[in-house]
Amino acid sequence: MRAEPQDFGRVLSSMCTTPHPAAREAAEQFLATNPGDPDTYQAVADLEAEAISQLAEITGLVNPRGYVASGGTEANIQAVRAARNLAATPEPNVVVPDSGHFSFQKAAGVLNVELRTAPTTDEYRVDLDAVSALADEDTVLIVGVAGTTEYGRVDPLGELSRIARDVDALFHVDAAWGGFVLPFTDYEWRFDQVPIDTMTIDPHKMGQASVPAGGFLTSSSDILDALAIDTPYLESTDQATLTGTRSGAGVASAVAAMDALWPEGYREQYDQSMRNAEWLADAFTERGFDAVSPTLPLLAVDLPDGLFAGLREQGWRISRTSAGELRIVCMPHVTREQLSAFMTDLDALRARPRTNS
Ligand code: 0PR
Repeated sequence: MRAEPQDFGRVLSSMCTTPHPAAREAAEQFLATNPGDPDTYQAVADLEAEAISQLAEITGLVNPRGYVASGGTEANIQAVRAARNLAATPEPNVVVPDSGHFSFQKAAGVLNVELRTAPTTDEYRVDLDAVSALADEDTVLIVGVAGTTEYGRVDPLGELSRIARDVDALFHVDAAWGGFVLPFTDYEWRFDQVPIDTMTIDPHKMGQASVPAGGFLTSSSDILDALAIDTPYLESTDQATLTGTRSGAGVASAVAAMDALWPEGYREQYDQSMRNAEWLADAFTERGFDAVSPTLPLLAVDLPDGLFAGLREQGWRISRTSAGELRIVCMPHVTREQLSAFMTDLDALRARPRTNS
């Protein structure tokens, strides 16, 4: 069977996007290489080192350590794994905002760590008092999200890092989606602004690399060492990654995308995506819908079920937040024309007598 991938013309809720042309080309060139075996595939191993230093520049990390992971899920699991491995307690727990990505549930499951979920406030950011109340001497990791999956919010990272220090836990920042837009905002989210131990930042989301290209970063060699296991029959003696064979295509595409876009290309993309998100929020508000105002290029809107279903039927790839709102992510492939066409379809559905708007 010869299948064609979907086109991005009606994809509005994905965190993947069309890769930058240079990323696409680099991916194809490195399809059959394996950064998991760096002594055999040295060219891609060199590229991976380059990817880490580019990510370090974006995140303000001096003496970077880390690797290109399969995605945010793996990087988040690894943050939990490192914290668990380094801690002495037999009953480790991790405190995560309830806005945290579901990959932390997977981490807790595979690593046998207790997950403590802190509620968010009306502002969709984690409630600091709740985090303080949940954290104790068995807490090995506290997580803050820099760009939440559902509302694009940034948790109060400085305060969270202090709570982590108070209980002697590591502090992890999940910037899987936000990492390539936050550099152009006033948020304090970088390693040189907040004492952060580990970070997730995914080139395959706003970074415009091809899939799979995630990022796991740390400021400490002890943390990377805590992840390493011996690899007796490889030339390299240990491996800190969760997966074995890895995607050379992802690594090469990440480097190519960052070479092409950091910083100006990403800045332009951020400006355009943010303008689109604000335009869309206004368009919904003018029509009487409640929109959660975007602080990063991601929008949630209260939309009746009938309209949501109608738009899905028209081929729009849209999804909902856990509270049921329509969620639109203004990724690089999402244009103003596309959003106008979406609103035109919405207006047509509302004009139909049977919809319950
Ligand atoms: N952390 C955050 C903040 C995320 O938003 C995501 C994924 C992850 C971690 C996990 O990253 P990976 O999916 O790379 O492992 N957020 C999206 C989500 O779950 C992923 C996604 C991407 C979903 C494309 C749909 C889609 O079409 O909603």
